[in-house]
Amino acid sequence: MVQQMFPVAAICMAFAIMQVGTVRAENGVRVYPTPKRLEMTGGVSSAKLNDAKVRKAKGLGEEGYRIVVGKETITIEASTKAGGFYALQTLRQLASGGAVPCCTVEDSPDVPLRGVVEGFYGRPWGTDGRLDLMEFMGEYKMNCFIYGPKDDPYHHYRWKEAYPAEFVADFHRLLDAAKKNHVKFYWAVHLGDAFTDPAPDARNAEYAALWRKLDSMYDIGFRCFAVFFDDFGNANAELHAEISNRIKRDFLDRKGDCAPLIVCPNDYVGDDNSKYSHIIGEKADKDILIMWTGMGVCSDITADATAKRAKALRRPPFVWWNWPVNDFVRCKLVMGRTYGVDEYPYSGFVSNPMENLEASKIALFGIADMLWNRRDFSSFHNWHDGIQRLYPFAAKAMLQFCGHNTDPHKEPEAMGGFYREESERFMAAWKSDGRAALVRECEANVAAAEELSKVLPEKAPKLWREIRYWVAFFGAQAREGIAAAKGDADAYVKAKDEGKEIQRQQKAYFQSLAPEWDRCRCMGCVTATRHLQKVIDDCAKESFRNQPDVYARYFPTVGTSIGTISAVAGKGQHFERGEALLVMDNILEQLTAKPGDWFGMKMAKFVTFKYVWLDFETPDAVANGRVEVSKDGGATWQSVSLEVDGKLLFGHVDANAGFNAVRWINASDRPVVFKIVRFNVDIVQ
Ligand code: LOG
Repeated sequence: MVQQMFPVAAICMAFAIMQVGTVRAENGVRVYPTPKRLEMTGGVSSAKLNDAKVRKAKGLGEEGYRIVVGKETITIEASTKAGGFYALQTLRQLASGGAVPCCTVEDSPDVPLRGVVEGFYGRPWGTDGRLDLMEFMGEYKMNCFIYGPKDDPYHHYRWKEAYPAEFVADFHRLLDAAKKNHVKFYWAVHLGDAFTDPAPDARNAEYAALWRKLDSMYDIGFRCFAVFFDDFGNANAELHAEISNRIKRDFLDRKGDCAPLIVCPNDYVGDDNSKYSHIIGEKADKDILIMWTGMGVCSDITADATAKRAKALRRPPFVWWNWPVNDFVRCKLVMGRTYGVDEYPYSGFVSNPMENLEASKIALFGIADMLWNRRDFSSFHNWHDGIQRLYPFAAKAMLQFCGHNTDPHKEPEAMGGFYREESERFMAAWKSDGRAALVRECEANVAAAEELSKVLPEKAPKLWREIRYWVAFFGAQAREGIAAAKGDADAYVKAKDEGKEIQRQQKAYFQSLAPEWDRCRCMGCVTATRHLQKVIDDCAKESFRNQPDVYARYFPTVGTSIGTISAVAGKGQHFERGEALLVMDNILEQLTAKPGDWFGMKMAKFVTFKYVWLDFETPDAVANGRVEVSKDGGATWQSVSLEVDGKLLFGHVDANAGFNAVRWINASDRPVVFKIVRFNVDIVQ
């Protein structure tokens, strides 16, 4: 027996105020995320959405639904309110072309918790961005949002303090919006180095602070909680299991109305070879969800690796997917297609996006579709349709721009193979047509940049604010490419200067928004770095080989013996070249250097340097390290005498000596824990 369950008018009103996008693909109506079964039965219904009858039916699952659109009636069946809500999202898309086509739909998601973790370093999204995201998530059937911006002090290093009143008011608005959109809104605490003192009094004091903070969040209205141990603190699996269990047993279970706990462990990378994972997997209560980022911090998520990690964790992992995040390369945008995730019964799956929320929506559109219905997910169609739906007024230009802005890694080979396809179509043409293809592509890029600058400010102002410098740079880069291909030195220098000026402006804008300590994390926007820029550089090198003034002659690289630096950062990833300096900065993770471990930079021919300074977060690393320089690209080394100023380390070297490599090395006999905030080298001009 089915019965009337939800007030249809109220739900209809909720979607009437949502924005309606373009949903028609070539061959008819296209619903996203792709329903498991959608069968067109012919013709259109005379019934309107408001006439839909909603009935409760057993057995359709937590979020499943069934829709029958007949000639005169629309019937929705669902077992829960969430199912009813999702049915209406589907109907809304079906109706976006006018009348509702007659059809039957049967649908339910693959992954139980699907969504987003605001878990990046950098400028948190803010309430308006998150409110907007809640609507987006509702529309595309994502149900899990985890609040954990690294740069919210009350989430992270000042977690013991209660949020100030203005945050509380914003959380109320967010929780309301989340509820309306059937999104579980998790608040995460990042415990970092807390709880490391094993003395019972110290431990009790930490727990007391934790209960106080969690209680204050519960009182605000949170019912979903997560605890993070990533990137900071000791890899003490026993301790982390104990804290997780106590949060579950002594807080969540006692409250009685909270969602299962989500934990991001300290070791969140790799397969079943991690001792930490085995311990936390064995000791943490079975209904605690444990996160994992894949075989690398940023990686494809294969079924094989997931199964291995599941074995260690004694439960299916909850994936924290570090895509399309760009906090380690804030000079880049990641706007390509979603791919690289195998089907697997994940307990949950969240994407960690860019600080550029609007620009992240192309990826989120893909992820929502992939997590709902993996079997019918088509990466290419999704990407094209997503861009068409989100930016119908500039779809062609957006496709052109996004196709060249996808890969967040400077040297993907060093990222354990994780890179994103970029400029693929161009590369195929380049292989067959050479310079003619470069000119054609760059002309298309110039046109796309012009079109986007014309249309986006008015039609998509939020997106425009985020990407305008990249769009401008994309245009300048394309002019640089045309000039390089044609061997026009004047035009090349002009375009280069134009690009530099745009980068300067972007950096200034970034810095105007960033707090003091965050300002060094940006060296100016870049585009199409994976292939197109390299092709342009090669062309320029060849075209101007008799004019050394035109083309810069040095190409530095980063070297290291520290696994985390090469795995996390990738060679060159945090590496930038300014006018007169080389900088390696802002490696976000805490690093451990064993005795003899080192990292440094090697210059290419002709480039030497005269001055070095380093900023580690802890003075300890400074005291235990040695800075060495080399004249032969790292074959032999000699020490530099240093001045120490707090956590800063300075060293002068003879500008005429011709040093072309520099490194820091752990010269002590014990491991050193540190962070690389900045490592600067002044180049001899
Ligand atoms: C951080 C994350 C950061 C991401 C990409 C996790 C679990 N934690 O390596 O906050 O956004 O890398 O830089 C991370 O991924 N650690």
